[in-house]
Amino acid sequence: MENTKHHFQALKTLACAAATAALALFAVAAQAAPVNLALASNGSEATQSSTYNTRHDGMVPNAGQAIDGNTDGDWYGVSTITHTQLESQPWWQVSLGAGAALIKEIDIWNRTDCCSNRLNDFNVTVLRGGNVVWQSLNNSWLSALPEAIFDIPSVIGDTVRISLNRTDYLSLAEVQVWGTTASAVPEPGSLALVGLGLGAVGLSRRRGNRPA
Ligand SMILES: [Ca+2]
Repeated sequence: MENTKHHFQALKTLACAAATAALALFAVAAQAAPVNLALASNGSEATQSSTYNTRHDGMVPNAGQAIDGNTDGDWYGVSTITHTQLESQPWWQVSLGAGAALIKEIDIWNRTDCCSNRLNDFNVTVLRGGNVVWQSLNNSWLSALPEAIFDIPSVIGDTVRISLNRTDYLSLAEVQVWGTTASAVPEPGSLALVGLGLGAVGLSRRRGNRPA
């Protein structure tokens, strides 16, 4: 009987230790502030299906213009906007310098001097190792604001892709991928718990309208 009691207490101790560790992990994850993983300064690299002509001032509207940290959408100002050629189903994507990371939110900044309607019937996709882990399809740019926010249910991905389903130019002033780097992501057994923690953080910093 005594051994049974001790055994129970030992199990209870282990259970408490596991719960304490899980709660500590949750607290750490919840406190980890999301960062913009897409920034070129964080080692991320962007590519796109084609690149429009070099501007008169020598600026090349390549894919990297959307991860330079400048959200200005005025093509005729200090332009930091991507621009593909007119083509069928143009695409842009960023490979995160952090590698696989817990992604919570994607903010897309559109061109503002004109042509915001070009960003319609578009898809936002998160990939990991080339496999799709999250998608939002056939979005319309409904807001007059320059920014659209996509809340992501805390998926782990290494690449974010934006694509049109039709023939047009694809221009993006900036794409921000908010999440937590791999160094702050614990082992897989605890990922669901961490996801809940980051979800609360993500909701608190929502700033704008989300396309339908
Ligand atoms: Ca930019």
